[in-house]
Amino acid sequence: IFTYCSMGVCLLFLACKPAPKLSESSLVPYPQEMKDGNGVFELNAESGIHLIGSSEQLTGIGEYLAEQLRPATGFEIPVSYDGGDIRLELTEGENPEAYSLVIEENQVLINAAGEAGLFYGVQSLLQLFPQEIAHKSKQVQSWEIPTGSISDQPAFGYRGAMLDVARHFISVEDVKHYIDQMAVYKLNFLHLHLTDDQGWRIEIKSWPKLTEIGGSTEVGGGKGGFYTQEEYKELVSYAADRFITIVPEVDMPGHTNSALASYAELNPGVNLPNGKLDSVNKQPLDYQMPLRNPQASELYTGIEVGWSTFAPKLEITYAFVDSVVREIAELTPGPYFHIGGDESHVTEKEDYVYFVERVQDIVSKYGKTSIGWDEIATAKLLPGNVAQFWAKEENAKLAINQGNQILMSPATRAYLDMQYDSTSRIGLHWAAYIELEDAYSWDPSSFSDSISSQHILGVEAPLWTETVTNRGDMEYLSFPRLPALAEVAWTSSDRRSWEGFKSRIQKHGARWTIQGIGYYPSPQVNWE
Ligand code: TNX
Repeated sequence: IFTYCSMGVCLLFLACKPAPKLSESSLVPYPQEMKDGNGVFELNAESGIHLIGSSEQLTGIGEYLAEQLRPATGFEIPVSYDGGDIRLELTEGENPEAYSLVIEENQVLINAAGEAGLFYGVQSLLQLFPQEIAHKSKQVQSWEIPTGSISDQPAFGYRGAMLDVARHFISVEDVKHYIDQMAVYKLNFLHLHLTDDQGWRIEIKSWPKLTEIGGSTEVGGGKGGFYTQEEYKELVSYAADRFITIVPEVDMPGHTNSALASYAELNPGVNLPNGKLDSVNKQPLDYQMPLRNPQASELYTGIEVGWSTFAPKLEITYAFVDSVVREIAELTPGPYFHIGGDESHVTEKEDYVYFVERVQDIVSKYGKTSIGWDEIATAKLLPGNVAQFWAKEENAKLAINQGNQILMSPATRAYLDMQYDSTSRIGLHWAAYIELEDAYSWDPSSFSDSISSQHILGVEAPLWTETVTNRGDMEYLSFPRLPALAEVAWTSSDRRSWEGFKSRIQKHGARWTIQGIGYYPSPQVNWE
């Protein structure tokens, strides 16, 4: 009801708003196909979610949707197999990530061949509601969405984000909060950078000092922290409920000071016969130790890179890696184990190659596929292993020439720890300043002449945390760039445009404000 006043006459009339159009909604990532209807569907107190199909996960998806809708609407939104005007249906089809969403005046129907697809359909549906749906308390208003239909599927199967929980430890609660937002943008892999020079963040029962000592500090000298195996499992399952797979990373042979500070015996020591250690190392450990008299290194809280290394010639190194990979692989249902491999500037080239090849074998023995930073392609990669391109195109080329795939994380576009511009309050800028348009306006398949679409597994946006100390910092660097990169990974390049993204993402700012997410209000967008 609007009050209209003119020349002293007040008229009261029912506002006759034009129905909103589906094609004018602010979906991010932008869907592959959309058709407008000319009416609205209104969620009401009688609305409910109707599950159709047989899958244990179906109830979880229905409940997830209901939980997003209940607080702001105050409606009951029952979830059942008996009926309801929002139908979630598992059907036949090829791609488990594809979905169709059909909105009619009296019902909403989401169809997908897989549970992941249904979940993505649910995310699209949620984005169509007025932004007030994000409130945690009841709002008195109507909950209309435009009729029409969407048919959608991702361009890339791996759509990832990375959190560096080593430079600054990130609590379980903050990781879950990040996972919640990843889910909104249809990201499906969370890479956890669990170890680095400054900290070891995952409990390894057979090497307990890794966390006791190696987990005890962080950049700047704070108290650090680590995940117990139980907490890590909790993250794995929290993510899985949102169709996100955890990729654990143990970075090696460089970036390993926290382990070297925890166990003296991982350090080479001083008495090593020059370069020819094999006969020494074949002796039992208690023989080796006095021979080489190794000392634990000091804990490190600075941000230099490239100065630490495991000892690739020592057998104990591989006994250690074997235990670490075995314990983490047992807790990780996903297919990948990330072995790091970046910036091993003080490892001899031939030792580096030998190390990477042996570690790949260990990972594969425990049933996982290795991912490594692009440098690993200087070694012989096992079939199926993945090189994560961040800096050197020639390394990506080496991987492609071996028949391996590339995960695209070019530092100049995808690095969330880069500053937006020189005034950004945190962040680094060694690779570039990355404003929102830079994060958005690139195409993985044409980024480099040597990397074309059939070589690309997907896209990942890493958040390194040298300058990130809390949730607010994570949000400032990740929003709005993480959603931009999610669209780069989901939406085929012919459907994307900076102008379109710019106008759609603006609406998300209002939602983030309601949710208390402290995003960077890029001057490139009119946030209103
Ligand atoms: C380079 S990217 C690194 C990290 C740093 C990052 C900071 C990569 C594989 N290695 O160790 O945290 O730069 O931007």
